[in-house]
Amino acid sequence: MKTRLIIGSLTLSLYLFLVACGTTSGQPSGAVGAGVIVFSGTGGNCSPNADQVALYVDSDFDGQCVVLALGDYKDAAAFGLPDNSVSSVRVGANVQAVVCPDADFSGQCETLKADDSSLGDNTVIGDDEVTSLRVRPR
Ligand SMILES: [Ca+2]
Ligand SMILES: [Ca+2]
Repeated sequence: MKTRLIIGSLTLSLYLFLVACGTTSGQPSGAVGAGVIVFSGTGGNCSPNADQVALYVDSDFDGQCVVLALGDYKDAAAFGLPDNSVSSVRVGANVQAVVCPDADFSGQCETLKADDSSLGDNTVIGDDEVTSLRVRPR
């Protein structure tokens, strides 16, 4: 009876330990939760602060645009622009943008650490290809 109690509490401890680990390192890149659209505009009037990223439908930071806070944007609906439309990106000094061609952060993703006025000349992500992205601290 006593042994069974000890095994039971060990099992519970192990379970709690695993749960605790899961919450701190369940996602390899550190989940920060669903992203938030801070602002959306047109004519390129999106100005991200140091902790934000802005996406623009046209090159040279023009056209329809959104300012995004830290977080995960699993598809185009999550970041509020038409799918496969992003052509330029501004990146705040404290963050980086991991942009991916497919939903749920899949496909050949590229990490942007500086403003990029034209995705069309990049080697990984291309013009009008972004479908999901993560905004992460750098
Ligand atoms: Ca575009
Ligand atoms: Ca570029």
